Amino acid sequence: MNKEAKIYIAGHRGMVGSAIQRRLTALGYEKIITMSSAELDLRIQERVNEFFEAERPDYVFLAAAKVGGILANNTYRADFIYENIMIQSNVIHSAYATGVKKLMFLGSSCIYPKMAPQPLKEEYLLTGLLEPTNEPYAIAKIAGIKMCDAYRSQYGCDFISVMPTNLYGPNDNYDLQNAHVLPSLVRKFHEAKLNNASEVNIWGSGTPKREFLHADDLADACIYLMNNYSDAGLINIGTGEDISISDLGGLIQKVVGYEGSIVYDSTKPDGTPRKLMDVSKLTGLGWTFSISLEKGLELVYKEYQSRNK
Ligand code: GFB
Repeated sequence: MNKEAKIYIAGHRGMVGSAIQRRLTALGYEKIITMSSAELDLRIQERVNEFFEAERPDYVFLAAAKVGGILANNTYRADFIYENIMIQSNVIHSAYATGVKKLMFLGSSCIYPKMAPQPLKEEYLLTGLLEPTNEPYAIAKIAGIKMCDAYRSQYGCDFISVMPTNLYGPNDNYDLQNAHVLPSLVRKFHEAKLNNASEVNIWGSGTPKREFLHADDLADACIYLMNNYSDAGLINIGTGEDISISDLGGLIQKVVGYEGSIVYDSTKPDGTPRKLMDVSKLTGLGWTFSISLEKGLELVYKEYQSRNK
């Protein structure tokens, strides 16, 4: 992307979209177009067509999506499949119809089969049954990958699909019911410390393992791939390292400085036992992450404290 390019970030208010916008600005890209969901409802095809006709961006980061943790995915199953399929289908089609040079579709590591061999290679897609708790979301994201590939084969569109691992960072969602595990635990330990609570409740058994990438690293990887990768299929973005939920809880407990005990709520789902990304395709292209989980946790806790005195 040259610095004069017109770049549209769909979903710029979210954790991923805002990180991409920060990184692009820091790199000197000035023509960045953003629209809030109040200004442009991406679920309505006609509105999206009008926007693309008027703005005609050269590049698109498709980071707009309905996202959430395991409970949100399992509760709002219809919303997760409907909203994500509508948003991505409208943006991908309008990008084709207005001759966008390149589009990046952001998926998720939950697209892989629940019991796929670890670490997850891109070719494991569609080789087994999905994790039930997030199947609607995963099906939507798989449809997005396949749509980008179909537009590449029929129309020659340079639409690429990237699959980030679990993410955390600035502008994350801290709602205790709907958020992902890392921000949820940061809030739980923080509030337990403030309120002198005797224990913190961690969902499930604590045995599942998860990989965590800071949103600023993800943004850097996305811009790197937009500039250095054009291919059908998908490419994993992650650290290649994972941690058990209970060890994550121990790390967060230390960062927060909480001295009470941890209890496990077995009425809550564990979800996928493990979803460690094989990032050799990405490292082969010359990119690796730079924010360690320990460093990242300190950064997000500092930000969380500043917003929740
Ligand atoms: O981030 P998370 O909610 O989703 O992590 P997934 C869920 C894991 O953390 C489960 C445990 O094993 C939970 O039992 N956990 C422990 C908690 N305490 C908590 C808590 O307080 N809140 C939450 N949320 N979890 C998501 C997919 O899967 O990964 C999405 O559902 C998306 O579609 C996202 O792909 C990246 O990592 O299991």
